[in-house]
Amino acid sequence: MSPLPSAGPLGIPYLAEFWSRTLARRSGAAPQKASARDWVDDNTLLAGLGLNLRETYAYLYDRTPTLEAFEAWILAINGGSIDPARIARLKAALAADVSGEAALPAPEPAAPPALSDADLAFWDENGYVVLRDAVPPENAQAAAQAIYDFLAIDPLNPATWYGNAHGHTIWVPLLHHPALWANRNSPRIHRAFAQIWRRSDLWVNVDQGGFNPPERPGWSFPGPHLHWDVSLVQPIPFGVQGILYLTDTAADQGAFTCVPGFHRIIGDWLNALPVGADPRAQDLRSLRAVPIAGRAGDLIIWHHALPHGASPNRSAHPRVVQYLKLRPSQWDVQSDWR
Ligand SMILES: O=C(O)CCC(=O)C(=O)O
Repeated sequence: MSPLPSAGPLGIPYLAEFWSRTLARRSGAAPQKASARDWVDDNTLLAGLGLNLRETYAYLYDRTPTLEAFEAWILAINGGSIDPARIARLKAALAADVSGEAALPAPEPAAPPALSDADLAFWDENGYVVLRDAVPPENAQAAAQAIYDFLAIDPLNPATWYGNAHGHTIWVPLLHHPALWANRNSPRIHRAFAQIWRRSDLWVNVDQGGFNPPERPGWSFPGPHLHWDVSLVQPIPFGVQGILYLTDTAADQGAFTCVPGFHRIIGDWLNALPVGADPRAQDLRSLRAVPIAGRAGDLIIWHHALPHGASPNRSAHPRVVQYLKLRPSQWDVQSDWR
């Protein structure tokens, strides 16, 4: 058997390791669950390469490519090339090379902070914040249009809203449209996440869109209902998530919903549960979740310890969104899932 390549043409040793480990997992030769450290590094790798996790696993599992073919696929998704400075930054981040992190472009000195002191105080108190006008209206409109086109929807014709070929879901697996990338690259969004993380060496993840049409006979809200995406093993490490409204969104229009302030009391709440109780099986609806309204172009960032979800759309208009979040190269995760 030939030895594993230490790196492919892109020159990122961790990419070769990820490729080899994922194919070994597919064939049953490696554990099904990544270690906590690998999970973080895998997320950084894929964010750095402009890839979505699910699309990458699907590609590797379906095609079982050589490392060279995998890298060719990555380049094709990136329009044929990736900025060498980005590759250098990614290699340094994955090697935990501090000098590489220091080589980051300095934050724009003249740029005003995206979140005010009042916003940050609101964040501390409530565990979420709305960044108004995170992107200009035309960016929001362009991304909404990309989602309409992808779903073959006419936003003015309700008869076209319910045929999502991807099933009874609000998720829209559109990933690489330029309009979505324009929002991911928004400096104002990057500045807001940097303020929340208190650091600027962040990577934006490649997440999908969302389309939550009004409920009607034959189409009820499929969720997500209130939930957490993080392990509830304590202490819950810091982490955030985000949603960008692409159309004006009223509170009854399927808005993002969360339990404000829960990040401050979740430890006590978990400790008060009977021994062995499953926190996710509790009646989360009793926790006083509130829907968060916003305008097209507003971004909601929330602390991942808040129970959160979308909500049934009881208005006459669909809710159209793009999910995105930024994270540093390394963040803490609990290795066990609760
Ligand atoms: O779409 C929403 O409003 C909620 C999204 C959500 O629950 C999630 O991203 O985990």
